[in-house]
This record gives sequence, structure tokens and C-alpha cells, in this order.
Amino acid sequence: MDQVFISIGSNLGDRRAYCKRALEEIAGFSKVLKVSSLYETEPVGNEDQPDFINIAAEITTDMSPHNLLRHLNEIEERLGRVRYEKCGPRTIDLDIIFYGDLILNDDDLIIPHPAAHVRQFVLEPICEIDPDLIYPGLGITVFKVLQKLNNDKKVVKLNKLFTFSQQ
Ligand code: PH2
Ligand code: MG
Ligand code: MG
Repeated sequence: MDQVFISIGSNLGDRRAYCKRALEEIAGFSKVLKVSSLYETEPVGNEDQPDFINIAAEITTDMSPHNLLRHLNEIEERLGRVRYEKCGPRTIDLDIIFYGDLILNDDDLIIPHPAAHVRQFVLEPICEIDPDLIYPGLGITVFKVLQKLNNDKKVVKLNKLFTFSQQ
């Protein structure tokens, strides 16, 4: 089964609680291998919004990428995400960053996530749990990709969310 990396973000309401609930729901249909610490991160893109909590999770699943995306979108809906504006504030955002070494360019799903290589708030949590991972399509480790970034936005590592143990 492929190793899949999911980026979790929240910047509305009880951000930690939304992240925790999203992880629990993800664990309901996949095997969660690793969860990063929480990171408090300054918004990128639309800067006029609250800081995010970002986390990375490494999972395995036998779901296809599109089926996984559908499940993640359903969790976003259950956790009250409303899409007011692109890149605007949200209770929860669940993005597929890597799906094994797959490279996919469909209209509704691009893997690796098209902006992941320039986003510290995505790369740093992934690097914490798997720094030696080769970035599909770039052929260098995520650690190297992170090193090359000049990001001036705040990304602060907080405590671990919780020890995630799955039966
Ligand atoms: N997500 C975005 C846009 N900007 N900034 C931070 N810090 N964290 C995010 O998760 C984030 C963002 C679009 O999905
Ligand atoms: Mg996103
Ligand atoms: Mg998203």
C-alpha cells in the first residue's frame, strides 16, 4: 500500500479540536502511521485572516486517490467547512500532498499538491515525520526542498497534538 501524506489546516474556532476530530475521522478509514506536532503558522496568500494550526499525517490506505479525496471532502463538510472565498478562513482543510510516488494531473486533483514545494507550513510538519522522503517529481528529499525555501512567514512548532495510537 502507498504511503500517503495529508496536510491538515484550521484557522477558525477551536483549531486544535477540529484537527483532532479530522484525524480521528481519517483513522476511521485508514491506518495512521505518524502524526506531526502542531504548528502555528501565519496565513499565506490571503493574509487578512487568523493564524492557522497545521499538522501533517502519514497514512496508508487502499483507497484510490479520488476516493480518498472524496472521503476528505466529506470530513471537511461534516466539520462545518464553508467555502466563502478561495484561500479564506476555514474550520478544516484536508489536502493530499503525496500519494506514494504518484504524479497525477487531473482537473479536480493534482498530486503532489501543486503548491506544497513552496509552502513551509506544509513541508516542515512532513519533514518532522519523514525528512528523507523523496519529493515525487523533484527527486530530492523534502528536507532539501524545505532548506531551499526562503519563507518569511511565521511557522512555530507547538506541542504534539496527542499520542495517536490506533488498534
Ligand atoms: N492554507 C491555504 C492558504 N494559506 N496558510 C497557512 N499558514 N496554512 C494553511 O493551511 C493555508 C494557508 C489554502 O489552503
Ligand atoms: Mg489547502
Ligand atoms: Mg484544500
